[in-house]
Amino acid sequence: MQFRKAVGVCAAAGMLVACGNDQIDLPEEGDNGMAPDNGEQEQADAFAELNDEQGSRVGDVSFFEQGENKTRVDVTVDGLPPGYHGFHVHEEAACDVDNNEGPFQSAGGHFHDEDGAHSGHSGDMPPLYVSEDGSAFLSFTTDRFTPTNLADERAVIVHADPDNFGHIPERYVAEGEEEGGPDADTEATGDAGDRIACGIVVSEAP
Ligand SMILES: [Cu+2]
Ligand SMILES: [Zn+2]
Repeated sequence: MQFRKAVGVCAAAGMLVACGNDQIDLPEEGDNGMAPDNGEQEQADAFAELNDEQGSRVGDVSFFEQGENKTRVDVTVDGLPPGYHGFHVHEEAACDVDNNEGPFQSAGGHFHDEDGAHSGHSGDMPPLYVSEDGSAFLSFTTDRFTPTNLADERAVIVHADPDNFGHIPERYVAEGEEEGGPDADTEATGDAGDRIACGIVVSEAP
């Protein structure tokens, strides 16, 4: 525990204190996965530059080791369509555009350690929300991978559509089916649609 910006007389130890109007109790780096506020540029442990189909850089993804088996992921985007976008780590370190099946299909399916349905894959990440001006910032922690798991092995994909995380209630029954719920496509992809940006994860920022 560490106190910063403590002003005036603030006798306190190990507890949150109000010191005038400057009431701040910041965790140390690694305490809870929050970004450090030390004014220094933190070196990412892995990094991906997101490019769109035209090859324009539309964002950056930085991976930071964060305590034991946790990773903080910081995402900055500029120039993508507004709204929610499925956002995953995919299996292959490949972002080829000229692929018959569509852009960035070379990245393969969602990165996963064991067989399982979508939302349970190692590479399933929180959705990316892009504002009306095309920009986004997202920061979160995960215990599903480490920067080392990803570097030079995987790619990050931004999809055209929102991710449903495989959450299809049983009352949705497809035509010709007896039972409802997610089908095989949903369990593989989260129905997030086309791939609109891709970045190979590398161990050092370019
Ligand atoms: Cu994906
Ligand atoms: Zn998935």
